[in-house]
Amino acid sequence: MKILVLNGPNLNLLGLREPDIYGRQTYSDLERFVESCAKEEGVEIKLFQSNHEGALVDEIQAAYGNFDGIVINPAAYTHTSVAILDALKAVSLPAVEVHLSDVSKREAFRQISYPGMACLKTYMGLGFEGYRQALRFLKAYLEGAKR
Ligand code: CA2
Repeated sequence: MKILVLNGPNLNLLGLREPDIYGRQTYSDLERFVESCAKEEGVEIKLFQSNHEGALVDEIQAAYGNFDGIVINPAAYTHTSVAILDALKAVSLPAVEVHLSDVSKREAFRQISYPGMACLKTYMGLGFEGYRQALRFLKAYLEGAKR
């Protein structure tokens, strides 16, 4: 089972600013955490972070036929990107959205998620743990789909 884990703009700066919202751990810590969760769950993953919308769209397109599912934290593109929404719909792979912070309790402009409209589920406000939950959910979903 192969899952693509995508992270959007500025997540590479994790730990450098706004620790009250995003915590003190760095993007490398997040990569290590997700890798170890994937090992525990027995799933193969590819991690990809980009600050560019088109690069994320390219990666989603390339997932078609190569991955079984997608975990995505689109970061700020959550609230603007119809392009990422369309890419997720186009490849039609089961996808789960993750946010480190609880966006539902933040600014009004964070209340909409375009990519979320093509996702089976959203985990928010759980910090890194949201990625583990998302991998677990996708694994169970994909196993169910095979039966
Ligand atoms: O809570 C999340 O995971 C977000 O996707 C994070 C995004 C934000 O735009 C979304 O509304 C919610 C921001 C990602 C990175 O932001 C940083 C800002 C300062 C320092 C380090 C990271």
